[in-house]
Amino acid sequence: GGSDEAKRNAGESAAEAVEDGMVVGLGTGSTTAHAIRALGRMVDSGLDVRGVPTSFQSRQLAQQEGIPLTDLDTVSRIDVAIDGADQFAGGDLIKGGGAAHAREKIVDGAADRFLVVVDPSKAAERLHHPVPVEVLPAARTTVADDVRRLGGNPTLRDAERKDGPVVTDNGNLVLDCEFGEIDSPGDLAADFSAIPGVVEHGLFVGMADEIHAGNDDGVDVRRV
Ligand code: DER
Repeated sequence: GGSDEAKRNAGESAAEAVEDGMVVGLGTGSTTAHAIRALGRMVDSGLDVRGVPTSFQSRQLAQQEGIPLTDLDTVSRIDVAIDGADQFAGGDLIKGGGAAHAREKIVDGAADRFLVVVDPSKAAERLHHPVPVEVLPAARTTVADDVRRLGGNPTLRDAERKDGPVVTDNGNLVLDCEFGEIDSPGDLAADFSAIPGVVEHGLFVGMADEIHAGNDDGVDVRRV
């Protein structure tokens, strides 16, 4: 991944878009963590915000940073969501490296503005990163077969500090699906959504509003 300096520059840039009284979607991952820490400092200085977390990780970090939390049952809308990505090409993203993409997509999709925080290592001309797909455990083999029929190569994501597979916050499994270069992310997204047992896939097509691409010297902000 990219340097921590680049990630910090991206996260802090996105946090600057948050204004008093806003409801903020809090994404998952190490780059968004910098935005959450920056928001924590802004709350300490008197900023009035409420955060909607997208995972146990972002909830824990937000609580640690003193950001008041709410949820989609309580608020009617989200002003801005800040979240990371595994890869971006133009405004299309592949997400799910942290296996949190199901709740991320709900929150990111509900936000009036979706700001993506990345470092240079995430940039691509065309998306080609494996696509994480959250699946119901009972459908693991049938989804894998359907992914192969689509030309993909699915791998069940193993946990590192737990025996067996990664289990998501929703109690499901993750298949990382290798397709090589993805010619039409929109078509593949629709194909994934039609597979029985798929809970959510990591293609975020046309959802982002701004890409905050940090580097060691600063940040490039691009509207997409
Ligand atoms: O899981 C996700 O989609 C995260 O946003 C993640 O992929 C990006 O994490 P990073 O900022 O730690 O690279």
